[in-house]
Amino acid sequence: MFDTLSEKFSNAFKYIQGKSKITEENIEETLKEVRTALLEADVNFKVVKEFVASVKEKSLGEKVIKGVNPGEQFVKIMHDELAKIMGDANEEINLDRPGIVPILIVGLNGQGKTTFSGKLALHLKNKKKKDVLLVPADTFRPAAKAQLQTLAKQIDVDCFDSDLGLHPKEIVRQALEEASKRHKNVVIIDTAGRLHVDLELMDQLKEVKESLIGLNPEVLMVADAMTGQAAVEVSKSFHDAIGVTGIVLSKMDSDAKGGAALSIRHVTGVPIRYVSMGEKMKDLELFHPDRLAKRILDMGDVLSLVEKAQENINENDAESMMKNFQKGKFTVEDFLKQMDMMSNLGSMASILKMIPGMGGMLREIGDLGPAEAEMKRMKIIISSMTKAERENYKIIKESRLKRIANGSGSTEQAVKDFLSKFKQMEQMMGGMSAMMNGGGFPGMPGMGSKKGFRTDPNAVNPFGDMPKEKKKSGKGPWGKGYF
Ligand SMILES: Nc1nc2c(ncn2[C@@H]2O[C@H](COP(=O)(O)OP(=O)(O)OP(=O)(O)O)[C@@H](O)[C@H]2O)c(=O)[nH]1
Ligand SMILES: [Mg+2]
Repeated sequence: MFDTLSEKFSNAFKYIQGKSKITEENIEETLKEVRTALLEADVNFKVVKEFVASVKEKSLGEKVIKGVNPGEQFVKIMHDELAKIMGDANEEINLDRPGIVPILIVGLNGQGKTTFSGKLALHLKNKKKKDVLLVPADTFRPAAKAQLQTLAKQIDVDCFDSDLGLHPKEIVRQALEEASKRHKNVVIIDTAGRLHVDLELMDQLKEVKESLIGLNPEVLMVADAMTGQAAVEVSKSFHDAIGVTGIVLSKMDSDAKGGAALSIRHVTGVPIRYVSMGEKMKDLELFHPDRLAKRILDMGDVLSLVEKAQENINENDAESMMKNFQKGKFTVEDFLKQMDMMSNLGSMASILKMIPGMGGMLREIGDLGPAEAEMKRMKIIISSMTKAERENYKIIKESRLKRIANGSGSTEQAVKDFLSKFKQMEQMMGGMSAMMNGGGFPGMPGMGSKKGFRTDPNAVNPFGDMPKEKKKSGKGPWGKGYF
């Protein structure tokens, strides 16, 4: 998401780095690059024009602030303007009103309406504690009903048994009756798509919306972010025809450009409310313009990272790990839990990008695939280890080694390599724990404290002398320099 744009912006900023003042001349080259980058990202040309003009005006008018260099000031102006064109704060739909809130999901064919209906239901159920009824009202493609029913089952939300022979307006009327009997708070209506904006479909949707007018319905339009400018045009047509209250950008996980995200709000005037980020039901995010602006500018997005962690990390696991850590203990089981927590948060690249400054580093590293593959291999090896072995890997001698290798379908050498890496990690963790316990730097004569540092100098290494870690500057124990 926004990868190319981030890279191009960071190149553009080089022109003003080290300058003592922003002037019309030295900003020209930067603005030209910013403009090209935005156009290449498929941002609407009117939006680009206004954006660049506004950034220029603000930059030249900016007073010199002592201690802040012009480069940093410029990035801050870019951030504020990016957030502004995307709509500033997140505006989620308002559910805190009496009665049933009907949410009509509309959009073209294959944009992700049915998938989003499921995701929204899960989000409203878990986060907003709402009782939701999903309603299949796609009479155009009957298989859509089964698709929604399957999703509903998966997330444990009720799904209305629509009669697809009826007009969607009638289906919705029956569904609302049912919802009111079952004291539901929200009804999510999944509607049919068409290949193109088509009058028949618009009329049908308009009728459904009008039948709901007394209940003040939300109309969420799902637009595939990968289609860039087309998504913007289609959203505008839908809004002009039926009146849309919010836009959902789907497939943002596959969209490297970001043109739709940057243009839709400005062109249609309709706020983007949610971002659909994958095929799994939990892959839904609220649209936060300010946070996205930070991600685009490689400033990280720590808030989203913390929220993700809070949602996905099991507190008991985290607590038991912390206890071990404070005792200076780090077991294979702890390591496995850490890896699981990481994967629950998303791909390595997606997590790292949320940490300020990591975006640029990631671009230099390139592919994180090999590191992720190695993590998978380690997980498989650990899954063949017994509980006792995970608590204390030192009991692993020849016969256990053979068993683990066989069980995990790897070689004995691979298991040895893993244990050797784990040993290095254990030592690093021991060192960190000692520092956190106020012990200073372990291993430095006269500075360290033994408190909490658990490396046993008398422990017998079952594999004889391990090869010493090849220490290359700036490279971690993984050998290939990923971290
Ligand atoms: N990668 C990715 N795929 C998605 C996302 N949302 C939906 N998809 C996939 O896109 C395809 C179409 O999604 P649907 O939810 O069926 O789209 P729809 O708009 O309901 O389609 P129709 O009912 O035929 O109009 C499916 O294969 C989904 O798995 C997303 O956010 N990311
Ligand atoms: Mg559908």
